Amino acid sequence: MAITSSAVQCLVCGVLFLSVHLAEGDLRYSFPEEMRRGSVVGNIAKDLSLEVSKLSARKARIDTEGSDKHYFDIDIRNGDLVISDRLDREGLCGDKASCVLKQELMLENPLELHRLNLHVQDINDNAPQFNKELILIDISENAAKGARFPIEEAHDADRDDSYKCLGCK
Ligand SMILES: [Ca+2]
Ligand SMILES: [Ca+2]
Repeated sequence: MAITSSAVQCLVCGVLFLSVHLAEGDLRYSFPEEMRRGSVVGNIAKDLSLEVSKLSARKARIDTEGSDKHYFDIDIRNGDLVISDRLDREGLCGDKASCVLKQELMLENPLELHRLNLHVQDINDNAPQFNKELILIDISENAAKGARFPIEEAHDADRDDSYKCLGCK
C-alpha cells in the first residue's frame, strides 16, 4: 500500500503532538529515606505551573513506571507530592551509589504526563553489626599494657561513606 506524503505529514504531526503532551517536563526531587507517611516532598502544581483548582477534574494521580508499588500521592487540594509508603533506601537500592525512583504524574482532559525523578538520599539508620554475636579473644596475663587485639570488621547497610563505622569496609 502506498503512503502519501500527506499521510506521512499527519503521522509526523501526530507523533509531535503526542510527544508534547506526554512529556511536557521532568521534575527532580531529592529527599531523605524513611520520611513519615504524609511528608511533603515538593509542590508539583507550583513547579509545573498547574492550576490547583483543576487537579481534581483532571484526575491528577501518580503512577509508578513498571511497578504496582505505590510510594507517592498527589494532594489534589494543594498539589503537594506526599509520601504514601515507607521508603527504605537499603531495601530499594541496596549498594547502589544513587537511588532514583521514576514516577509519573498523569493528568486527563487533555492527557498530560510528567516524569518525576525522585532521588532517595541515604540516612544513617543502620547500626554496624559483626558477623558473630559473640567474639572470644584469648589474652595472655603477660599481655603488654596497651596491647591491641584485632577483631573482624563490622558492616552496616548504609551506603553513604560518611555513615560507615570506623574500621568497616
Ligand atoms: Ca533505611
Ligand atoms: Ca540508610
